[in-house]
Amino acid sequence: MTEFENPRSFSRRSFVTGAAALTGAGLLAACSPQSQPEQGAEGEEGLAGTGGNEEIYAGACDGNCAGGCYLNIHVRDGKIVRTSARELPDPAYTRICSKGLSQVGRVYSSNRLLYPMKRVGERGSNDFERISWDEALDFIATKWKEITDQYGPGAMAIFNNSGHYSLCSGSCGTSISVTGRFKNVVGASEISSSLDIGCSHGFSHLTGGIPTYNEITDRKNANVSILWGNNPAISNPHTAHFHKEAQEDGNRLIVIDPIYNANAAMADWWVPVKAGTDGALAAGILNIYFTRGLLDEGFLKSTTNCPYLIKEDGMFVRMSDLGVEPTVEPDPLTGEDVPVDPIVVWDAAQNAPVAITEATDPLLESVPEVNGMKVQTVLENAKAAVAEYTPERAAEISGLKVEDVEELARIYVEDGPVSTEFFLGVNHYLNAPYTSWLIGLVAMLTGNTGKSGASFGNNQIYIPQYTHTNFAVTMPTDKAGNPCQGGDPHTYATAFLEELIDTGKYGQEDCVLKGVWFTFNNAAATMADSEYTKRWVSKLDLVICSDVMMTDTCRLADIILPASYWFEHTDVGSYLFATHPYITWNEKAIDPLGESKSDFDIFKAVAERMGYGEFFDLTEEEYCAEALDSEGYKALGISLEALKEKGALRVFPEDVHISDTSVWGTENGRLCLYQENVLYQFGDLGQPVDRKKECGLYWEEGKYCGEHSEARMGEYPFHLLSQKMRTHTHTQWSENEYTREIEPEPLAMLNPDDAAELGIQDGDTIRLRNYQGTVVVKAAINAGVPPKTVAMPRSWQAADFIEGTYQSLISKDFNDTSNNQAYNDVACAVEKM
Ligand SMILES: Nc1nc2c(c(=O)[nH]1)N[C@H]1C(S)=C(S)[C@@H](COP(=O)(O)OP(=O)(O)OC[C@H]3O[C@@H](n4cnc5c(=O)[nH]c(N)nc54)[C@H](O)[C@@H]3O)O[C@H]1N2
Ligand SMILES: Nc1nc2c(c(=O)[nH]1)N[C@H]1C(S)=C(S)[C@@H](COP(=O)(O)OP(=O)(O)OC[C@H]3O[C@@H](n4cnc5c(=O)[nH]c(N)nc54)[C@H](O)[C@@H]3O)O[C@H]1N2
Ligand SMILES: [Mo]
Repeated sequence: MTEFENPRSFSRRSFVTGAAALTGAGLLAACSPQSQPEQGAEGEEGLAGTGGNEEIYAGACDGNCAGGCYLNIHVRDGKIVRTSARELPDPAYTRICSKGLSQVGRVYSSNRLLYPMKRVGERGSNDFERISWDEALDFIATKWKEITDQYGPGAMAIFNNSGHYSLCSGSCGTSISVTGRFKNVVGASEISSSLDIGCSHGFSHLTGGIPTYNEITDRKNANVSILWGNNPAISNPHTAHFHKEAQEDGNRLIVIDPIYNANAAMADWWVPVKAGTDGALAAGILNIYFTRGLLDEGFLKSTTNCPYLIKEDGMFVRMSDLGVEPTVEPDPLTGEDVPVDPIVVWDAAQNAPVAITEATDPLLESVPEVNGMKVQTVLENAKAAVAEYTPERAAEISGLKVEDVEELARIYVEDGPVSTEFFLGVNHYLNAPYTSWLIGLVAMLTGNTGKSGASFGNNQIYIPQYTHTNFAVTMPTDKAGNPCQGGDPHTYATAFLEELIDTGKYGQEDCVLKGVWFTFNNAAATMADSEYTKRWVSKLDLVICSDVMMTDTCRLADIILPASYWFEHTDVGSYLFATHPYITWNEKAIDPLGESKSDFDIFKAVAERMGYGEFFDLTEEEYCAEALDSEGYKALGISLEALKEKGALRVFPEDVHISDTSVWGTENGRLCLYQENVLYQFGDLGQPVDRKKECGLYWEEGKYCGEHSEARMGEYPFHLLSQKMRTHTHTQWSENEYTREIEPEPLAMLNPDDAAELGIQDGDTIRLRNYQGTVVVKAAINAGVPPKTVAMPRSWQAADFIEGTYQSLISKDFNDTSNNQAYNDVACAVEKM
């Protein structure tokens, strides 16, 4: 099967083999094939229908590939026997992948947590004993109270990650799901996973963060589609057909990726950029636009902040600089009184500095002194910032030909509408905020957003619709109508946790952290620097982990709580992130396995034991109904009742959603090429900040992966590049015996020339080693991998590696203003064992 065929055509034989392997391994103890009526005797017809005594329930595949694919859960005699694609109202979206098809191997995995467990050995020693729910709840309530009585409620933190995107018992963040209700009821603080946020930091500079992505069914209206740091063949295989179909309709498909992969193979043009250098490439394109005057001046004047005037101190000229006192007006969003001090531009029509709203023809360059102050326009600043990136220099840095840089520049101006399928390939680097600001500008300054065929971003981002969620659902009142205490205001960034625990300081502030509850989170295997994770966790007084599987993170806990699986309780699925524009009703298909409980019931039970039961006097279904009860959803015809009746409801009113970029989310609604204030993603913690890098356009190479970095020039000549896995969603499915048939073990992919030089052959055992850690795995020789690069499908857990862990090699270093985890900014040495 290629990834672009309908995954439903996946050969049934593979799954019979898979089931046999699973049974052989004794994993189906609770659901032996003998107890199932003659499944093997059925033909394909029967499998597609309800056949025999099969019952079919609705569910969603809701891990953080963020597919949210709608599933049929086929149940016989109380056991799930298979999963298949369930029709969505628009059949273009009715696709699932090998992960959706192999769910049975997850539900009945021998790795499922079935009972609460308590640590009996040293922390991390993997020595646990089964205990009762009563014991587990008592232990947590007593310990939690001890800690919070002494240090305050915020000394306990919730660390929620991305395991399951459903509304209630899911990882939809503390503003939506039951995790948030619990946090607010007990007053806990929060730990942020700090991932996938580098590019969004760049976009908050550029656009104020407004969505620029058109629904994927619009791709056929593009003339050119560019997959820029985006690997749908693996990351969103069920959506890859949209790109292929658009290409068959005449759309030119371009793939910008350092690796020759399945997307590159089907592209009309593969652009083999050097990893981590896309920012220099984009700066080169902008340089071409600026020096050759290729951008529409009217657009620059009316829609961007190019005419703003920057003073020598880096701040914008405002009316107060002209002696006009700021006025006080209510903020349109919050209603609070705020000072208003309008931006000033030089109006050519009046030959004078005026408030931006008064200007009819703002100057873009060569503005005289304003009130004796030397000024530079934002356009002049931007031109100077990219001046060094001539097409030649941009090509040299990014490893491309000058003609490639020129051709990309030309396409955005002449061949539109261009859709830029921009995803997280460039995100996992320390330079991601700079890179994304530059790439975004290429698309947006050339008008390639906000209209049919012109889209920028990735199709998981349907977030704006969820602003309709009734967020009050996480801030309940007691029976007397008194509100809960509310969560601690702190959200701690992962990189500072050890310092916080050791010193009681977070930046300049006195703070205490004594315990953590990991939920939907395999931090030990997914957060940068696994040794660091182990270290800060080992310093806490209470560590709780609730999960559906036994994981590396559970192994660090004092108490493990078994969560029931996605098909074992009711919920609203495909929530917050999905690759289709529907929310879906998830039915309870089978009883929870063992003594597992839904995450909702787990939080409810703990809250009750801690004396907060009044705030949890509702069912999971009532929680969902309350969360969907809002004016915004009513206008879309969405309610729990309607969802239960229809199964899937669209969260966009239109047939094909086109993003509205007529007003940007910044001050004055303009696209920004410069920001006067440093924007911090995780607060100003006193870290040194260089305004030149943070306020204007800028690029630098990766700290570790850059070709000229100390690491790569020295002992660690290889760039280590994470690849997502076809059969895993992060560490999920690593427990699945079906998908292990396809991808059985971790591999490190090397270019044939490098392999030859090191005497490494396919299947040899090799060690990757760097300044931090080491891992031993098998080598795979792959000519699609560029020289001096190790590309590694990474989503495994400690026991899967021959030795060490992949995550031990990943630095937790952060960019000065963005705490984005930089999984690809890594160098390593490669040794044959
Ligand atoms: N099967 C599967 N799907 C997933 C996930 C999973 O674990 N498994 N995870 C989900 C999650 S949470 C995320 S964040 C997304 C990520 O989804 P993607 O953004 O598609 O994933 P990546 O593989 O990180 O990167 C995309 C592509 O960028 C390339 N790339 C790497 N470095 C660079 C660079 O410097 N420049 C350019 N131009 N390209 C580069 C990679 O080779 C890769 O082909 O996937 C989601 N989908
Ligand atoms: N080296 C490297 N590391 C990376 C990346 C990389 O590219 N390279 N990618 C990063 C990215 S983009 C991301 S998004 C993160 C993802 O990081 P995580 O969110 O930690 O990823 P998962 O492995 O999906 O872990 C989620 C956990 O939730 C559990 N879970 C699933 N469903 C439920 C449920 O219903 N209830 C409960 N209680 N638990 C549940 C799963 O069993 C799993 O243990 O990983 C990051 N780590
Ligand atoms: Mo992610």
